Amino acid sequence: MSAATPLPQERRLVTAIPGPKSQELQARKLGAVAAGVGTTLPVYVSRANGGVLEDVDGNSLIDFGSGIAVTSVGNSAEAVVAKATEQLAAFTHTCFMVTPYEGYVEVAEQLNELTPGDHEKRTALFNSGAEAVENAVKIARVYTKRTAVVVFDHGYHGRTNLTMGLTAKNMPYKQGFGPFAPEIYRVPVAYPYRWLTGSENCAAEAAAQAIDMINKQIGAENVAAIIIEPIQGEGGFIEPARGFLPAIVEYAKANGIVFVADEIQTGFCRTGQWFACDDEGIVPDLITTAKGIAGGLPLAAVTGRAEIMDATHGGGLGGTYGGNPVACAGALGAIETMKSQDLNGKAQRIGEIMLTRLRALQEKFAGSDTVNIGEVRGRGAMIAVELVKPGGKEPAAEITAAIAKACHAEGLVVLTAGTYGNVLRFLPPLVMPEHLLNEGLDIIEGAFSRV
Ligand code: PLZ
Repeated sequence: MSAATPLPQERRLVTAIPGPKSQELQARKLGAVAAGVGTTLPVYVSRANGGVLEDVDGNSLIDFGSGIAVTSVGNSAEAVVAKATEQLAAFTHTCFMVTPYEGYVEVAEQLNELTPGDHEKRTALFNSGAEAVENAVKIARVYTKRTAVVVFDHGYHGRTNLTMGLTAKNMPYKQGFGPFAPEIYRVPVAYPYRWLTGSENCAAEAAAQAIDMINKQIGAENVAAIIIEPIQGEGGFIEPARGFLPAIVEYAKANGIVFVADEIQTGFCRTGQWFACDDEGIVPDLITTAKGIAGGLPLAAVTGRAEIMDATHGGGLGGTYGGNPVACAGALGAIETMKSQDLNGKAQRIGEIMLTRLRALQEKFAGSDTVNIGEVRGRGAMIAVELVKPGGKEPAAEITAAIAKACHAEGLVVLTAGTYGNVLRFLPPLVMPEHLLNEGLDIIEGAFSRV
């Protein structure tokens, strides 16, 4: 069966999870792969598409993770496979900086058109999200001739040295890996559920605090860039209270600071819009993208205002593989799929189903003496529940891990997130069939009941 042959869209468990072949492979992994590279669920995948992952033991699992928000168009999506295969057979690499090719230019054109704002834009392509964020910082520094970079509580931007510094959470991302790059400053974000004076005051107070800290501790005239995820991903799918992002954008604009939206996790239809910035009409100066852009092939981008993007001297940006031709072909296939299959509409529908059912689950466990769902949040196919101990908001990290584990055992891939490790997050492929979406939600409900 070729990779593009559709798999039966069903959950099928024929062994315990993980099965014997997966366990054998996991033993090999432990002897061969560096211990620092972790595994959420040691089920070894043999094929995947639509809403399922098939493993080496013949189990078929429902995928609520999309490889961390990557396979939004589905694994081995038809158009991605067709275009990437054709490109593989034509040529695999030239290095765009040496002898260029059309696919790179076409991806840049598409990104310039699809990202928020109708101003003149330029794009540069890279290999990973972290690399895109690093390059956004380089570009903003050259353009502004300033050095400071402002990031937010609960933010995540990658694992390279600079992006570790930009990332908020210590364990596991930063512990022992310092020293980190200088000129990085962290300010509060409008996290409505945990804002001490209540969610109504959150946007205005958080923006005022953030701006005051920038003015007093750094000096606006020293800030090159403010970088924020419009919905914080690894931080626990935190949607900044409405009004917060516009206030920060306005401040950046008034002070000549480059506003960078990190849409690496939120971009490309994930939230039911092309980009999460679209929701409040935010037009970032620069936007970083990766993950969902190319249906699973490694590709990332920085897109932004032409005058900022073009401020860097020739030869200042690049990398051997950045904008690899096969990855570009995959991206063109993925973008075509998003348009032709209305994946924004599909993500919205997923959001409606998930929010309705998870809010019912929240009600159901409101009186539980083991665990409460403190908040159900997110947009489109980027939905999460934050779990707390009954009677307050104390994070329930152990129960969150236990529920995730119970879902895994039933053949549902779910991920956790959050600064306190107490968030269950759901990122199904946008092509997830509705019956599997509902079956996955049944499993989550069952896991809550059992734990
Ligand atoms: N910015 C907003 O979500 C990657 C990290 C998984 P890379 N998130 C998944 C892990 O534990 O490593 C991410 C992101 C945002 C940047 C990145 C970094 O993207 O492609 O992983 O480098």
